[in-house]
Amino acid sequence: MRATALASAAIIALASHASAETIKIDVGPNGQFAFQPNNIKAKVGDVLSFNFHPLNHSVVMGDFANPCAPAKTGGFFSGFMPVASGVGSQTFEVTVNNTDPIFFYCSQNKFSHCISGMSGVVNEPSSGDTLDAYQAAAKSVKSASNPATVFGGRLVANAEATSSATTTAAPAATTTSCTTGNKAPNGNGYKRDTCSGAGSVQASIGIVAASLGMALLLS
Ligand SMILES: *[C@@H]1O[C@H](CO)[C@@H](O)[C@H](O)[C@H]1NC(C)=O
Ligand SMILES: *[C@@H]1O[C@H](CO)[C@@H](O)[C@H](O)[C@H]1NC(C)=O
Ligand SMILES: [Cu+2]
Repeated sequence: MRATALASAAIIALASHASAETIKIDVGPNGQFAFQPNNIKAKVGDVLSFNFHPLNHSVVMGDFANPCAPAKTGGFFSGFMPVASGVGSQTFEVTVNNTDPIFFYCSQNKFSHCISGMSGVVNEPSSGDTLDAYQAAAKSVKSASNPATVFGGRLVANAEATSSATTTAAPAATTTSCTTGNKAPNGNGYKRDTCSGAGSVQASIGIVAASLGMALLLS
């Protein structure tokens, strides 16, 4: 019984650790008024990491029923992120707490970003409240709005910005995050950053513990 519990615990720990992912979302890449990707499947515990490109974008969580306006309850707002070149020095990271749809948009009104289609969705319903419907309704909005203060996420030093900006000094330290490298497209073609350092160590321990549990079961 003890051995069974140990093995199960190890397997559950391994499975839950391995599953949480950081999903990178580029905000306004190549001068487009768009999020890329803009239609994302995420699990509870996944982290949305918004990576800001030049101009002056933001990301705000909205409600399907009110395009280009902040969610009535909860949500998040990154603040405006003016970027001259490269990518912003900070990413905005939001944890996914449930599998309900999350609509998000950019609230920059100079050139009407949200009204022009700068929005996205996480866990889009298969019909009805779709991103297409949100973007169609956004076209008749007069102007976008956003909350007064940054909330609902974390501003995190952007490893990409550090490494591309560091041309003369020593290589940038990679201690602040686990996003360096390891960018592999997944089945949906989305780029995802994965943790390789501590995560791998924990996964290995999980495998050892699971093996140990199995060995005890078999003996
Ligand atoms: C970015 O946009 C916001 C909202 O329009 C504005 O208040 C802010 O001054 C802009 N920042 C820069 C540096 O242009
Ligand atoms: C998930 O919960 C955290 C902590 O309460 C909150 O900051 C974050 O905004 C939530 N995520 C979403 C998508 O609402
Ligand atoms: Cu924008």
